[in-house]
Amino acid sequence: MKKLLLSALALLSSASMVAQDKVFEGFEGWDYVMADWLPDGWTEQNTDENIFMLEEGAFTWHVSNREGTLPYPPEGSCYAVVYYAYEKDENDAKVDLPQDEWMISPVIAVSENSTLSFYAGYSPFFLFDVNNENVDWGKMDFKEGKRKPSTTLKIYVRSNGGEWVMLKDMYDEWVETSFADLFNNYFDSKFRKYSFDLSEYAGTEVEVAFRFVGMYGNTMEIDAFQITDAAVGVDRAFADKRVRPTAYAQGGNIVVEPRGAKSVDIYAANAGLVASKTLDGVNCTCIDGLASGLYLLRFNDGTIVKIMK
Ligand SMILES: [Ca+2]
Ligand SMILES: [Ca+2]
Repeated sequence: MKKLLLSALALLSSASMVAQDKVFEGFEGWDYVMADWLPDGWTEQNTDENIFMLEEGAFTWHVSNREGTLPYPPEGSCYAVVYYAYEKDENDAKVDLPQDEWMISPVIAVSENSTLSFYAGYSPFFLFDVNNENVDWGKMDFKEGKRKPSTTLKIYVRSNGGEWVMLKDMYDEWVETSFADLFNNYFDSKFRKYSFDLSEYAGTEVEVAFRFVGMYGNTMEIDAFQITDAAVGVDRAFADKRVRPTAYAQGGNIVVEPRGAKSVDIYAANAGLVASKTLDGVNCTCIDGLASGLYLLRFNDGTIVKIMK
């Protein structure tokens, strides 16, 4: 009997891998309403609670259609975007805030022929800190020794849940370009396509991270994320390590399923932190007495769940 059970489990496990020609995410599943949304399986790590709460998550990775002066998406109508963060001081002047915002893909199995590609929208000029103390505007050049990054985009991959390995820092691509060239020819935000060979990760399951990090930079976007010759769906054993806490609205309350989480902070979209609860990691907890509205639940493992109740 035990043997039968084991082979049944083995069968389940192998059936959970779904071979596909490619994994593609164009960020088109957004409902045009939710203020801070990412596709199923995509997660994020936020700079801090201040950034997380400002402007309904606009300073964190989220999905949107094109707004203002941002470039048109290379695919469909929507993309993942993170705005550069600022707040207003007492004189109503903009004060830039440092950011370190991560957007992380689902787990994807790769083969020796797998290639990662995506479009990144950004302004090369604003990868540099062009505050006045760094720029001689008369000479149209950086001051001596004052060429330095503002906010850059770093791309990482990690295999089987291990350490993140950087594939690229956008700043490095432009570090030799002259100030005048950047200003005259690379000022506008445009989409550029990037590709990376993932063959060294063949036979493993990877995640890809987009890290928007620095200060005084500009808004960036990601679209048409793709890994060709990949298998979607995850090895069951590995997936089990990634079970995350969740929550849902029920009968006017919020029910929290901890799934290993030990605490949760509850934020109202317009009122900040309204409650903190200790969890036992196992049993569902019901949170009542909250007014109707949008809530953001932040668990101690970094998982964020948004709920309208
Ligand atoms: Ca798109
Ligand atoms: Ca977000």
